[in-house]
Parts: sequence; structure tokens; C-alpha cells
Amino acid sequence: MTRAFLSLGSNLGDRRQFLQEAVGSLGSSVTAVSPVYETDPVGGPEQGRFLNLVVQLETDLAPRELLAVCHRLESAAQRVRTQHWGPRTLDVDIIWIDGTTVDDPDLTIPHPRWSERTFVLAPLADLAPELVDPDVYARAQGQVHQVEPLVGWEPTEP
Ligand code: PH2
Ligand code: MG
Ligand code: MG
Repeated sequence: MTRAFLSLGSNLGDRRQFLQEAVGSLGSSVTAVSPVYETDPVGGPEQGRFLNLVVQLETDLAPRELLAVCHRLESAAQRVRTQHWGPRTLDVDIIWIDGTTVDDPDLTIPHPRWSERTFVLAPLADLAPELVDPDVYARAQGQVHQVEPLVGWEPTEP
């Protein structure tokens, strides 16, 4: 089993419900869920604020299998890809997998922009402070503030 971190974000429709359903679908591989943050959009067109969180998994999936899971969750949220970095019901990105790097045109692990974005670093630091350098955090972009946590998520006993 390997530890992995996914970043989830939503800024369209019932944002909290999309996050809640996606975390629920990940099932027993989830070992921790960060607080929820409301975040100013970073990059892209003018758009509404996001809710963002980070999920920690313990998984045997290969990086591409995990990517397929991310895409399946986005499809389940009826994500429609129109504008690049435009508003979305659900975005699920692989941020980090312990001991793994991938550098392919369609998949880069660690995520290429994870260290530039407060909406990733703040929830990641809540779960894995050792991965977040305070100097890197200080240079990251975007305002974030913590809001109500997701309800009903219980860590599974080992
Ligand atoms: N995702 C992006 C671009 N900008 N900004 C915030 N606050 N949250 C996001 O999840 C986000 C973003 C590209 O995926
Ligand atoms: Mg993204
Ligand atoms: Mg994405």
C-alpha cells in the first residue's frame, strides 16, 4: 500500500455535495480528509470561488489507474470541459504519491503546480505538514479560508 494525496475542487453547482459524493466514492482507500477551504480562483477566466480539500489514500493502484479513478469521479459529477481552467463541478488531481514520479505529457506526479497554490498547500499541510515547506507556502498564490468540514466521513480502522 502506498500513501497518495488527491486535491479536489468545485466551483459550480452544489460544491459541497460534489466534494462529499466524490470522497464517499473513494470508499475505504481514504485514510484522511482535510478541512474544507473556500478559495479564490487562481488563473483562468473570472469565475466563482472554489471549495477545495485534500484527501489522503492508501492504495495499491498504479498512477494511471488512480488517474482513471479521478476521471471517473469527475464524470460522475457531470463535469463538462469547455474553457481551460474554467468553472467546474469537480476537479480531482493527483498531487503526490509517496516514492513516485511520473513525467508524461498527460500525467505529471507530483502535480506540476502544487507548490504554487495555497488551495493545495493549506489542506495538504493539515494532513502531511512534512511535505509543505513554510517558505514555499509563503510564496504560494491565492487567498483561502477554512469553512465547515465535510460531514459523515470517518477514518477506517487499520
Ligand atoms: N483549479 C484550477 C485553477 N484554479 N483555483 C482554485 N481556487 N481552486 C482550484 O481548484 C483551481 C483554481 C485548475 O484545476
Ligand atoms: Mg486542477
Ligand atoms: Mg484536473
